[in-house]
Amino acid sequence: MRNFTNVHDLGDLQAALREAYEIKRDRFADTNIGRNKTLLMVFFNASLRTRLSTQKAAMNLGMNTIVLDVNQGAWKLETERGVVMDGDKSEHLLEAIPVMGCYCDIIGVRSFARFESKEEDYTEKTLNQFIRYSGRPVFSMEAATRHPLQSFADLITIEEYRTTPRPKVVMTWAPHPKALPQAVPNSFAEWMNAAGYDFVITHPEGYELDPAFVGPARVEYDREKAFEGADFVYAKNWAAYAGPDYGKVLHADRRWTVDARTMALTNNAYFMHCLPVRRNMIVTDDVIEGPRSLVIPEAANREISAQTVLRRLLLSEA
Ligand code: AN0
Ligand code: CP
Repeated sequence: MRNFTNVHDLGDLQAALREAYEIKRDRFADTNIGRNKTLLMVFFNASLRTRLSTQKAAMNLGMNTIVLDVNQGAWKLETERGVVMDGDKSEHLLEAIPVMGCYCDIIGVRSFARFESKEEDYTEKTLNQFIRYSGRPVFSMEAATRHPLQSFADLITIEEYRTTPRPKVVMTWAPHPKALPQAVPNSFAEWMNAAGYDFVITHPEGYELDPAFVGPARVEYDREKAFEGADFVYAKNWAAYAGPDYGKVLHADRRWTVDARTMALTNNAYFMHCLPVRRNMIVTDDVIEGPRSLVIPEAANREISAQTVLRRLLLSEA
């Protein structure tokens, strides 16, 4: 595996899951494969889990890690080619990326959708520039359209808690005051479809996702109907995707907050969210604190998904 940006880069998903559980059984079995290798983690956006879990995964493999918060202390970067750089940006990404590549063996990149141009976001302009110009294997730590390390951890978690071969998994839109990217829901849909679960997406009208990510999933606008018989409820907010509303918050209707009443419609479903979560907007206190909440095991599995990916990148570089 040269780069990791989506579910297809892993190849056989069952094999990747087996590898992940091996790592979880003994996360220090491969402390030598990263010796004298350096991971550079580049953040254009904030992070708690991704930063800590990926760094921990790298340390488990014996790697050295460097973290760069682009917005804190680095030169302000120009991303457009051809501009006369007479403004506030001191350096161009086209020099910065190969320079970063000089100091490391593998690069992780977090670069969210900016909502300035759907085309720029959905062609993964920044992530692809790293792939093209860094000269290093690159993995996504949440890019404009996907968050594969999160979805991999979500899949690992569902596989650990499911009690039927093909659980019903419902991804529900939930309200949030600010515009959030579609990366997490796009990616979750991509992975749930790849896993072959009974997968349903529910959201208010206007919040339709890119059909390329929805794929064969069922879309049910009636949330109560969608929740019936669910084994897992995966809540997430996202801003509008379709048409001229791209990147907009159409409304933050709190009737879509996940609460005990709606969870009671399910098959005693587990509650999932990638975090960070806004309580009593996305989900009520009692549901997230309740015995069926998986938010902490999900976060814990981020170390496992990151280690599985880093291990593969290291082994294919060797
Ligand atoms: C981000 C998002 O929704 O994509 C990161 C989630 C892992 N969330 C926020 O910015 C609050
Ligand atoms: N779930 C997740 O990626 O969290 P962070 O944004 O804190 O990294």
